[in-house]
Amino acid sequence: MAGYRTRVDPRRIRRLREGSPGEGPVVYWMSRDQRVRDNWALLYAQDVALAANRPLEVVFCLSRDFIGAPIRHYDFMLRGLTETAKELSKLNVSFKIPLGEPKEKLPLYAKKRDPAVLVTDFSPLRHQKGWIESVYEYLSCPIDQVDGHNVVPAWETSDKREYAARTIRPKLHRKFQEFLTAFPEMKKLPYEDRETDRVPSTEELRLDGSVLPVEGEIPGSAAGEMRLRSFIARGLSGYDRDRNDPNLDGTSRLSPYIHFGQISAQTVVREAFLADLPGSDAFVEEAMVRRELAENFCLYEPLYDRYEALPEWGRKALDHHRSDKRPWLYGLSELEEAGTHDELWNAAQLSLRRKGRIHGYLRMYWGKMLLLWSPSPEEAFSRALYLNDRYALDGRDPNGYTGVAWCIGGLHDRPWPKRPVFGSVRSMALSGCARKFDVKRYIASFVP
Ligand code: FO1
Repeated sequence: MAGYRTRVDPRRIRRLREGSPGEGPVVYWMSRDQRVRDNWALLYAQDVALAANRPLEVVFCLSRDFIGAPIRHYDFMLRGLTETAKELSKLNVSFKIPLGEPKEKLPLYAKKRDPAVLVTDFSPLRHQKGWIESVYEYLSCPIDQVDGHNVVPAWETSDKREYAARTIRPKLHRKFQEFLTAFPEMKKLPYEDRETDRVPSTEELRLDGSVLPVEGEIPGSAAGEMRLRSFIARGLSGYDRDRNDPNLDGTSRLSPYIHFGQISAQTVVREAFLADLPGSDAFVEEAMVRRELAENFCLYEPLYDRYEALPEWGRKALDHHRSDKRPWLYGLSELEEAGTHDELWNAAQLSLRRKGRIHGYLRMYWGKMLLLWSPSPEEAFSRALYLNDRYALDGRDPNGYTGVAWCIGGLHDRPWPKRPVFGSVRSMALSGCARKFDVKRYIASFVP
């Protein structure tokens, strides 16, 4: 089926496996990009289906326990998928939701459907790679992967692990305008006999109920697009100035929508870029350069969520200061309960627990203090990952893994003047926060 006319830039598509078309529909296995609008993988699958005169079927394999995700994350995801299911149905596209471990369910499903072509999302994380590989032996059709998550496809940006923002930035800036095109519309397909599975509720799935959904947070593509529009109208022009003050609502708060693919990062970057406001450059730096640097790290570093992935200079520095006296030492539950001596840190932790996010600037302080107050740097690393994945709506994302490695071990950073415990890894202090923003006011906003 290679060589079909498609509206998708061929550089976004990579053939994972050659094969001969099966008798069934074109199947798009959706995983990371859970939206209908502005989705290159879905557009490509539709083009192939139209060209081959086959129906299109979207499948989402729903696992009950994706890297320990509690009900908070499933609630956000499933409500978004409900909207996606409705939109697919309007386009006469079937939507199937097999329940269970993707490694077991996907091969069974795929074998039954005998796809003409299997199209899937790109993710640099190992889970999705493992899932795809599990279907290889059960299918003989071609398998194509489309990077619809990044502005510049991750494999086009670079073929190696980049050192820092300064090394990836010119590569992205050279290419991004070629890829920052408008999205074509999805077409309505000429098949009426579509089948749409009902998206199960969180209750039916019997999920881990220890971290509840965030109140007032509305998931889904429509809500994400509305947030983008209101950020561009009200927040973007002051973004460069306001984003470092946690007392202001100066960030876009789009990252959960991007994580679950309810909005496309390309749409976000394109709208901000075309708005051409004073904050546009600073926002493109965050939403494209920093985010795609994180994708690059996870794509080329197989141990992206392990301490061993930290740069050697960072690990050496931390090792050298391993026996330095810690000013405070806390257990994980004291940290989790926001029970430290530091009211600012507690407020950041409460924000994570209640709102599912920490303001970008405070996230750094939060992570740096975990290093300072944990018995070892390895422990600090695993605590930061655990707390982020458990509470943050954008946890389990390349951004999170990279952020933790930056905070704890200097990934993508450079050595700084030495300090106790941190060595040459960049340190932060409460006094620095107090110079940047009104710390008391921030703390007061978390006291009931
Ligand atoms: N993707 C899926 O394909 N199936 C799931 O059941 C699923 C659950 C899930 C829960 C929390 C979360 O943060 C993400 C989740 N995802 C799920 C999406 C997943 O993050 C992406 O597919 C990854 O890129 C996989 O490596």
